Amino acid sequence: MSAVHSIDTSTEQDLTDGFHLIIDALKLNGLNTIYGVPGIPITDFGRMAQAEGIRVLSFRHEQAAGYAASIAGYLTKKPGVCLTVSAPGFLNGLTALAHATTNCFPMILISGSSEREIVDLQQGDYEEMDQLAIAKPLCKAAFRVLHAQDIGIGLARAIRAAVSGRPGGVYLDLPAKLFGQVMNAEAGKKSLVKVIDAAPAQIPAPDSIKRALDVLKSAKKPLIILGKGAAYAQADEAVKALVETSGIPFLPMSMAKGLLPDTHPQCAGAARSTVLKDSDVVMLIGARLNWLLSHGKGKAWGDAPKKFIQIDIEPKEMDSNVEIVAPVVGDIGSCVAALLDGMGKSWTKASADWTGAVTKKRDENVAKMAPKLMNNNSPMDYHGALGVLRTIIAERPDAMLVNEGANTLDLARGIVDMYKPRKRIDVGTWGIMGIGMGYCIAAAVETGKPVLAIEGDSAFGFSGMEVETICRYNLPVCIVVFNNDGIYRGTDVNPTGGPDVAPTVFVKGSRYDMMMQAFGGVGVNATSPDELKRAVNEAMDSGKPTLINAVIDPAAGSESGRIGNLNPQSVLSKKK
Ligand code: ADP
Ligand code: TPW
Ligand code: MG
Repeated sequence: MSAVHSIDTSTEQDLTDGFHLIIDALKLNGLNTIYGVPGIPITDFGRMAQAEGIRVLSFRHEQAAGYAASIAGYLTKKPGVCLTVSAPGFLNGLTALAHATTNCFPMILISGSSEREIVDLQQGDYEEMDQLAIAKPLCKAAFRVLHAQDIGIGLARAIRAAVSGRPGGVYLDLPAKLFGQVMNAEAGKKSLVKVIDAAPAQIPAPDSIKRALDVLKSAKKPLIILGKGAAYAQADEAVKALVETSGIPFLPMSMAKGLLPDTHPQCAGAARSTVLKDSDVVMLIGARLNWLLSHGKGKAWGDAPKKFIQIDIEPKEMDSNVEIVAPVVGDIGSCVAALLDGMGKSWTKASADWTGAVTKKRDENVAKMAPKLMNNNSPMDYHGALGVLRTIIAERPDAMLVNEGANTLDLARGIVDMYKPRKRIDVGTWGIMGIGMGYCIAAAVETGKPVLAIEGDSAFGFSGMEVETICRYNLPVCIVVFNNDGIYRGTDVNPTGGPDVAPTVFVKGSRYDMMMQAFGGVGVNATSPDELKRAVNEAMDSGKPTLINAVIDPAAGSESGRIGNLNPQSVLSKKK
């Protein structure tokens, strides 16, 4: 039912307006949740949307709302919607829109904007800014709607742009005047568009499948790399069948962990450097050869010559860093199904020599790690604390895991096994700090499952105020802040001896748990793995918003976690 809200008594016709047309267009397309921050010109819009049954979640900062929308898009394959006010609110949301685009997550940033006539003449309107122009380079598509009768088409274009092909961020500019524009209700209803088949299947060319299978057949040491595109595609059964039919070891990228369980016999996660170096044919499924895979070349990939097969929906991704000998362009579900079809029943599995060597290496590495995870040191080190959280996730494989930080990120990624698809959400392609609380909120809202967030103390600070949001909506979120007094470590000193602490160091002995108590949530200070375990289990069972301040030895971490090599070095400071 479209919302009819007034009757023009002079002509006796039913009227609707911009406010209601936007709401009706969103609902018609199943976009039933909005993440945002109210203010001019969208305050009433938020109220009306709530009144019409849309879930409107108000945040304390647009960036966190935007991150929430971006990950909602990843989890649901529908564009996550973020709603912001003009200029500053828009800019706060823009980081998240760029993040969505970079990570290939479908998202729509809807922002109110000032009057076009004044903005274009630069006459200094309230929150004046040419938002459309600014958004354009940071998103997949950007649209502005000036007339109420175009709202339906405008939203339809935004939805298609966000989810079709390689998903990404879309900007939708709605000038203040649009909201109040009135039109005939019947005509308004007719102007709305329910998008049919928003992300059409993209069937790979049969030749590309044959080429890929020929390359795979020639392999002695094949490897499959699963990326978050494969997780996003929700072709879980087909991907599993491909991995198991081929018998090829697989390496999950961070957010693809759990697409197949990390405990799967073919998982090579714990033998990463070995499989990258020694493999001869690598099949990438929804993973780019970007910095996270050392661009497909150099030391990490060893001396053995490599052939790459790449499955991706984006044709321009092929040959982005190294030659792709077998590009397979299409959606992952269709591509993997076609490969499986071509493999038939008599496909020869990867050789036992190769898979045996990978398994041996993996088991050695796992065994080496095991005792470290059982320590009960106080203050904790990363391994002791993560050993506990690893068991908690093993016992609760349905829980969502949010993870950001440096050491806190890299070590958790390596230590905490995942068992089900799309359960691990983290800093993504940019290694961005600040996704934490927005991701927690969207994960809880979109999945209805309990959420465990493993947060560096610095990482947490970027979105920490959203603990109020978590308490306000009473979400089942348990945040563990790995408090090592700073960025990477809390032990740096100011070499001048001056009063300022070093740039990486925070207040010592902070009690982040008390932030949660301020809003009625549960706060716990945990100084040992045993205390941490008790507190997290209680939080996961109760579903009460909880923040645990996990006291970590300030000397335990290393510079930039696992990526210290990316820091530029000064010849001058080395000389000293
Ligand atoms: P990771 O960081 O996990 O390595 P990336 O974000 O680098 O993953 O790569 C994801 C890739 O998946 C992108 O190149 C994107 O085009 C692709 N992709 C996303 N959705 C699909 C889909 N449904 N079918 C095929 N490819 C997809
Ligand atoms: C938006 C740079 C990378 S990691 C990090 C920063 C500031 C914080 C690391 O400290 P944390 O973890 O979280 O306490 P730990 O366990 O190592 O102590 N701004 C943005 N993104 C990034 N990546 C940075 C800054 C950075
Ligand atoms: Mg820290």
